[in-house]
Amino acid sequence: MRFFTKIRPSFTLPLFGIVLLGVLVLTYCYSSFGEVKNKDVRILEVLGLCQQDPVNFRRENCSCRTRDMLSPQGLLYKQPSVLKGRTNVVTVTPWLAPIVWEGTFNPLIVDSIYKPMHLSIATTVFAVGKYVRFLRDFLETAEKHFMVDFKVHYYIFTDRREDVPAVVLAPGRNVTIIPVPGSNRWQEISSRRMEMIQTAIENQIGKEADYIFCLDVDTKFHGRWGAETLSRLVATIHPGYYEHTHEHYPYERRPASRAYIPAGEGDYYYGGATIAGYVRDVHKLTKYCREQLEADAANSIEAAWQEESHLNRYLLYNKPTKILSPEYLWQDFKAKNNEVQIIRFSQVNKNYAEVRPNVKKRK
Ligand code: UD2
Repeated sequence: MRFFTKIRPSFTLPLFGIVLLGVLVLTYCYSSFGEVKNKDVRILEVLGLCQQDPVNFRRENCSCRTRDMLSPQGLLYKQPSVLKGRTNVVTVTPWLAPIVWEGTFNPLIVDSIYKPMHLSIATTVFAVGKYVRFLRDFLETAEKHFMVDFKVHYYIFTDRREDVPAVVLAPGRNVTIIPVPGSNRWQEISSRRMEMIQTAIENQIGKEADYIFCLDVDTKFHGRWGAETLSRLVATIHPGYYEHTHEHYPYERRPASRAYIPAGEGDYYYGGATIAGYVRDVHKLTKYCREQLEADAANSIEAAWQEESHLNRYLLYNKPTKILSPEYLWQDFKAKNNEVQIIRFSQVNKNYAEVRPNVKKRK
C-alpha cells in the first residue's frame, strides 16, 4: 500500500497493467514448460510413442505394453537362483536384452503372468507359389506348440488361395487369407514381404493385434514357443552363424547398398525367418526395410541376402529388446548340439531347385 501511495496516481493504472501482464506471461511460460515436460515424459513412454504414430493403432496395443507383471499369489515354483543357471551360453546381450534359452525362464511363471492379459497375437506367413505345400505342417505344428492358449490370428499371404489347407484351429484362433501376386524370382517374394507386412499392419493388423510374429513357412514347430518370446522388438540368432564372429557373417559389404555394414561392426547375425515385437515396432522395421530395398532397387543393386541384409543393418543400429536363441530357429539338416537343448522351431529340408521359381546356390 505504501508503495502505491508513493507513486503518482497517473502511474498507478499502467503499472498495475504491467504487473498483471507479467503475471500472465509467467503463468503461460510455466504451463507451457509443464506441457513440454509432460510431453517428454510421454515420448519416453511407449504410450506416448504410440500416440505420435501415424498408423491408427489400437489404444489397447499401447496399454498392454505397460501392463503390470502380475503373478498370482500362492503359485509354487522352483526358486530362482542368483548363482546357478546356464553357464555354457550367454543369456544377456551387452545392452542388457535377454537371450532366451531353455533354462533361462520358467514357463509356469511366464504363463501365469501373460495368459491373463488376453493378448492378441498376429502371425504373418507367406506361402507363394510352390511354398504353399509347407503350410499344412506349419499350421498343424503351430497349433500344438505356438502361443498355445493365446488368441492367434494367422495372416496367410498367398497367390494360391485354393491350395490353402483346412486346418482345425483351437478356439480363439483364426485365419485370414491375403491374396498377393506371384513372382518368378524367389528373392523378390522373400523381400516383398516387408512391404506387404507394412501395408497389412496399416490396413488391418494395427487395429487388431498387440504383438506380431512374422515367420517363414518352410518350417515346423517341435517344442514350446510361448510368451517368453514377447517383447518390444524381437530378433532371432541365425543357426548358421551363432558360432562365428562378425567378419564371417554374410552381411552386405558393398558400400553402394543401403544394407552395407562396415568391417569391424556387428553383434549377431539375425535370421530373416522370425521377426517379432509390438505391432508398431515391427511396422517401423518393415517400413525401413521396404524403403531401403526400394532405394537399392533404384540403384540397381540387391543386397547379399535381400531383406535379411537390411534387417541385420536395422538391428545393428536399433538394438532388439529380446533375442531368441537358435532354439527358436534351427535347420533340420543341422545336428543338435550341447548348447541347443531343445529345438522349438526348425526350417525343413527343401529341394531348392524344385520349390523355387528360380534357383540360387544355397548359402
Ligand atoms: C533365408 C531366411 C529367410 C530369408 C531369406 C533371404 C532363415 C532361416 N531364412 O531363407 O527368412 O531372409 O534367407 O531372402 O533365416 N517364399 C515363398 N515362395 C517362394 C519363396 C519364398 O512363399 O517362392 C517365402 C516363404 O515364406 C519362405 C520365405 O519367403 O519361408 C523365405 O524364403 P526361403 O525360405 O526360400 O529363404 P531361405 O531358405 O534362403
